[in-house]
Amino acid sequence: MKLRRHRGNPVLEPKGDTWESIAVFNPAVACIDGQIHLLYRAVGEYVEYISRLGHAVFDENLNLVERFDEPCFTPELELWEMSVEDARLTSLEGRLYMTYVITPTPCPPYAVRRRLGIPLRPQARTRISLAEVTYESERMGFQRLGIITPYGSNQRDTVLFPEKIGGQYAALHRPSAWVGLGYLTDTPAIWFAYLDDLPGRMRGHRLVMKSEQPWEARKIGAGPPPVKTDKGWLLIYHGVDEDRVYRAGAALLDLEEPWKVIARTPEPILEPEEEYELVGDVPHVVFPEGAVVIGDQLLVFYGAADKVCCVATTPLEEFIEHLLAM
Ligand code: BMA
Repeated sequence: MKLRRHRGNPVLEPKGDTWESIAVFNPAVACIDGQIHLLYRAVGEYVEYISRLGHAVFDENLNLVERFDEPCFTPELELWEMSVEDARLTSLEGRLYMTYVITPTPCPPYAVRRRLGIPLRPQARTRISLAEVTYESERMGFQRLGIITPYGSNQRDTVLFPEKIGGQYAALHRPSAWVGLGYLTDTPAIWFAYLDDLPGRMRGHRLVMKSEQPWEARKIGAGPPPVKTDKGWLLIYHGVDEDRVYRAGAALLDLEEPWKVIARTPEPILEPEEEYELVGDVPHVVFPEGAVVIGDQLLVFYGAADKVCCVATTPLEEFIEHLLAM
């Protein structure tokens, strides 16, 4: 059960000679009035490796309608945001929310440092911030709502559920520091948490999934926000193996108690095979972050090799049936 790559991949490539000249990857996605909006991570130089977010619009057939020349979202230094990375978009109660990674110490990835001889720096500490997103006069607007992840947990891959769970806001998150004694996992894993409000504090943490297969031995993390189906929440996630290869898997989580896993793919549903996934700034990476349902198809948007944006699709109902038959 594999996702099928879109013929027009990659759908976005680096452009120009400034903020998005080196890499455009890991897009968040939202469907608004029949158009697909991508907020993608953009990098324009290798030394500081500061990320901004760019905005591109596609129609439902994945034709590019518009790509804005300026970044739509840039780090706010007063908030210790030196870099804004890996956004996810969730529609919730008629509003659009964005979770995104912030760090005061951005750093080029290991593969880039090695290739360019850039010395090692302390590993980036990361947190997740929340923003409300508006779309008016064909432009994205952002209102920052603040940090939502627990202090010191070192976070990425945090996604909001598109509706309340048991009457409360809820999220999946990936605290890299929560490993070892007392955490029930030896590798960074996917956790569930309620949020007492939006913005708010996370609480009631529960471990949802940890590494099981060799292709996810090093760590796992949520991809796009969970997609609701009548059989459960569909979660597309990434797994990293001991050689730092990033692949995608899928799981089905209980609708009322999403910390309960109903089904999970033992094999990846997408793995680096095409040249644009094998060769880039970080080779051998597929990194899904956005999902939309159009007709009977699930469209999964992913970053490839930390360089470009791509799409892969699958018929949703069939996919869920396969997953349940695992
Ligand atoms: C993760 C994040 C992603 C990136 C991936 C592969 O830790 O930094 O943005 O795509 O590594 O390098």
